[in-house]
Amino acid sequence: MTADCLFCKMVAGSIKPGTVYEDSDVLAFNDINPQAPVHVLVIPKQHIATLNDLDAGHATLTGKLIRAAAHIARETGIAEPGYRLVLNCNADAGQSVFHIHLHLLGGRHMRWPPG
Ligand code: IU
Repeated sequence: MTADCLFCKMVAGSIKPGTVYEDSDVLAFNDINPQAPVHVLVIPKQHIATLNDLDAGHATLTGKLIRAAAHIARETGIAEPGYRLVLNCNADAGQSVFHIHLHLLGGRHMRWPPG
């Protein structure tokens, strides 16, 4: 837990997100500013600031994040016709919250490349 991190406060429960999934390592909640009919953020409970801070010891955790996202996609009915996972890293990608999070986006057709 990092005291000034918004997502750590959600993990701790001092800020209540719209939780859609939780297990011992992962929390997932609805994005406050959804960019698609389904827009869920999937985060590790452990504070990790950016993708650049991951090391080999996080391999199991990152697998859990992706599998949780796929589970939520099935549960929300977007597994077919499909969905997108996005993980923004640092300024050029538009990362604004420095606790890594997968964006699970679905429920509409996505264009490529992203802006
Ligand atoms: P980004 O990849 O760091 O840019 O994504 C941060 C996301 O966190 C963004 O989609 C925000 O809408 C979202 N968010 C949120 O869900 N709840 C909040 O209180 C805040 C941001 I601040």
